[in-house]
Amino acid sequence: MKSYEVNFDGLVGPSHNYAGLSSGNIASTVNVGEVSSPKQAAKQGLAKAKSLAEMGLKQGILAPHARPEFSVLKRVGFTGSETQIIEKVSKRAPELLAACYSASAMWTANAATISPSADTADGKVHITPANLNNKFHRSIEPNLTGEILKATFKDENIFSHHLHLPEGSHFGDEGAANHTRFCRDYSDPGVEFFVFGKYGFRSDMVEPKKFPARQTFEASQAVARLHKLNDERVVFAQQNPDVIDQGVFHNDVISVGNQNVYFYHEQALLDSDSVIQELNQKFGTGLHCIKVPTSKVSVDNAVSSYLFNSQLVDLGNEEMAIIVPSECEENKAVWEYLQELITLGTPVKQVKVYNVKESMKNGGGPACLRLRVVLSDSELKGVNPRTILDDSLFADLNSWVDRHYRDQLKPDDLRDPRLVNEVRSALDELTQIMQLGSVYEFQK
Ligand code: SUG
Repeated sequence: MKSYEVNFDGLVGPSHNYAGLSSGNIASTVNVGEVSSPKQAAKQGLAKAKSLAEMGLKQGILAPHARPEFSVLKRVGFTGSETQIIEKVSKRAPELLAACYSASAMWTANAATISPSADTADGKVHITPANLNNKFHRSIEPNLTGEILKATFKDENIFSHHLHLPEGSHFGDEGAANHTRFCRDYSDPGVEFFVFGKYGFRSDMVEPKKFPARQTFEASQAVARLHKLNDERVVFAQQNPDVIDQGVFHNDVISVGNQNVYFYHEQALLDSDSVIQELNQKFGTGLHCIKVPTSKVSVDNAVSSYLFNSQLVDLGNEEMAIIVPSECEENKAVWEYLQELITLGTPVKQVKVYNVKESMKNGGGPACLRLRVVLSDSELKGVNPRTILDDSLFADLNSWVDRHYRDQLKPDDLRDPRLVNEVRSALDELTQIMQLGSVYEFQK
């Protein structure tokens, strides 16, 4: 039976804004307070997804979260009508209003870790939402993410949905942004590669000094256990703490893999040589490990261009394209390297450039916007069909964005009580368009 990699891109929510919520993520810190365009952000994301679908790839969409997250505001003591709550939080804790309004669920690489049925002992597709506990605005995502994933991957005979890992920094889990799967054909058992930033329970081990490591070893191990993976086909590796301190807050900012290709910066991992050796040994022959030297692309250039936050996609005939953000074209060293990359004799033969600047200004490139799910033909039938992007869903979503989204939003605009109803009526209509049932009821 044929299997595919289906990329589920996050639909950018109507409250997309630049609130500077993510220390350690340089773009988020630098662009704080700038005027965003929720409409452009959503359209840029949809255009990328549509373009990949037109290349013959299977493409899904994950719905945004309802914002603001009133349940959190109430839980921390704000009372009254919704308008009164907005007024009080704006005055007393504007940073909390920004956190509860963040559209950060758009970066679905952080939604969950997913293991395909070919890798799991019970032959089910295993799904664990990420707890995202390192950043408050993201730590409020996992419950609703779990509901959206259940509304998307519906058939319980096919999909095994786990609860997110225990909250608290020991089990910090950022999902697929720190997870890669290597395989020959998508239907073959793969080697799952988990990269973590630090140990949660071991203070004697190295960790970054300046910025937080968001993913722990213990979290990566727990996900591998829950997903019933075979130890012989799993590799754990620690990220180089020095690059975390230079703005590499997730491993997908410094490396990306697909099928038989691993594309990585020479400074990405703590003990690169032995990790590459273990990957080769567990994969068997034919893994292309493409190491990018600092002399060609510095860590600074990797972080500012998001060269590695790219998607490697299968074009058939053992060829791949690398999907990069337009910032790569604007960076001389990176653009020169990309021209060289496609001549190296590896499967990577084409470079495709996309404008996702609205997301990039919050530190989210093409790879952050997508959650990869390997599914067979029959498993695809267990997915909610209105989450799979075809011409009709694209047209519906694009005009829905036109009707409901603001052209511009500043963090100060979050104080406007009218935004609450704008977001709510947008999401009410979205539940119809995407046939999501009552996912948003869950938040009340
Ligand atoms: O968690 N930015 C996100 C970006 C996530 C990128 N994802 C991957 N690399 N896979 C984060 O830091 C910024 C929000 C703000 O500042 O308004 C933010 O949450």
